[in-house]
Amino acid sequence: MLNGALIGCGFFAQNQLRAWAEAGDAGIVALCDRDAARLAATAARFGIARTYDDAAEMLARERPDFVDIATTVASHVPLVTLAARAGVPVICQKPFTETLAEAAELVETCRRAGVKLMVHENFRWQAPIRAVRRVLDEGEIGQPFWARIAFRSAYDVYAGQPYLAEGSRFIIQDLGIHLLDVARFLFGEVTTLAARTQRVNPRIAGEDVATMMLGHAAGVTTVVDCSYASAQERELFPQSLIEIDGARGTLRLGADYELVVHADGATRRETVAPDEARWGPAPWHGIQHSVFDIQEHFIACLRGGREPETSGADNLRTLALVEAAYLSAQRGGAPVDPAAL
Ligand code: NAD
Ligand code: 89V
Repeated sequence: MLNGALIGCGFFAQNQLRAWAEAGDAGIVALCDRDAARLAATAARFGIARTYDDAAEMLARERPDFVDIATTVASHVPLVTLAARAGVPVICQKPFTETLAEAAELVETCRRAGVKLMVHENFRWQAPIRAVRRVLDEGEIGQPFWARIAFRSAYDVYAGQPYLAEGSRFIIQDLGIHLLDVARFLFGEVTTLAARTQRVNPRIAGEDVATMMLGHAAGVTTVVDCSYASAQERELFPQSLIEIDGARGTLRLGADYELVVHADGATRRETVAPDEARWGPAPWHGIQHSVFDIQEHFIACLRGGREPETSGADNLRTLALVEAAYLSAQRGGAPVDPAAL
């Protein structure tokens, strides 16, 4: 059994703790939060007796097998550094850091300390996205040449995560980051990115709409578009809709996780929904199971000495896309080469 410690008992940590509670050979034995009320409520909810208001003290006393950092981005640099110094393997929530330079420094710090580092970049672990990747890997629609990854919603994310309304950066840094990572996961590295952003909701500080066009080294063109200002007849939060055109046919991941593959003149349909009974309540079941899967992956990597798929080093490339998108938007949509950042 691997004993973990978790820092940050806020909104999303509840999902992480639910998943840890189901893990077979790992669990959380100690919690830390500076907010005493949140700490106490979370400790009671998950039956975790050992609690701390100071992360350094927790790591020194508990000497855990890993630490799960579930705080917001501003605290990631000091907390990951602390874990590296204590020699404790780390999972850190996205966005990993506010700047690419800080992220590169943390990756180097962990490398030098010999500490495994994974970013909790979970969208690519969603069952429908894994199903899309399988279709591509099996060559069913041939070589892809065009794709769209879309997330359009009017779900009130600010109710659960009020800080999302406050930062000068919003949708690309919080949600677009997941979709850009999915684009990398499906089609490989990106050599050019052009973006346009908009703010529709006047009550928030950052952008709530972003449209990005990516050129992948493998030749695919991907449109990644996201919005939290799009009220539709049916609210599909948190579903990502995916369209891919390939040399032999097309793939569509539509509403309610319906996957339609049309290739060589024949069409097949399949539902690739996560199990609501197991991962509910809806609509967060669409995300919850991916939290379980990414945490299982981390434990398997710890046990097997493997590098996690979304290691800190890998995540630098996703963060570069985020930076490229903001830079391109600032430059009026001019294309940016993420490798040059
Ligand atoms: P939150 O503000 O609800 O919770 C963060 C908690 O961390 C707070 O209780 C705060 O007191 C605590 N904290 C902050 N700094 C601390 C420190 N140094 N020591 C101890 N405690 C500290 O935030 P949230 O909505 O839970 O988001 C946390 C992170 O999870 C964010 O980075 C967010 O982007 C990410 N997130 C990811 C997903 C996903 O699907 N991967 C979904 C939602 C949120
Ligand atoms: O996944 C996330 O990072 C969340 C949400 C889906 C609400 O954007 O913040």
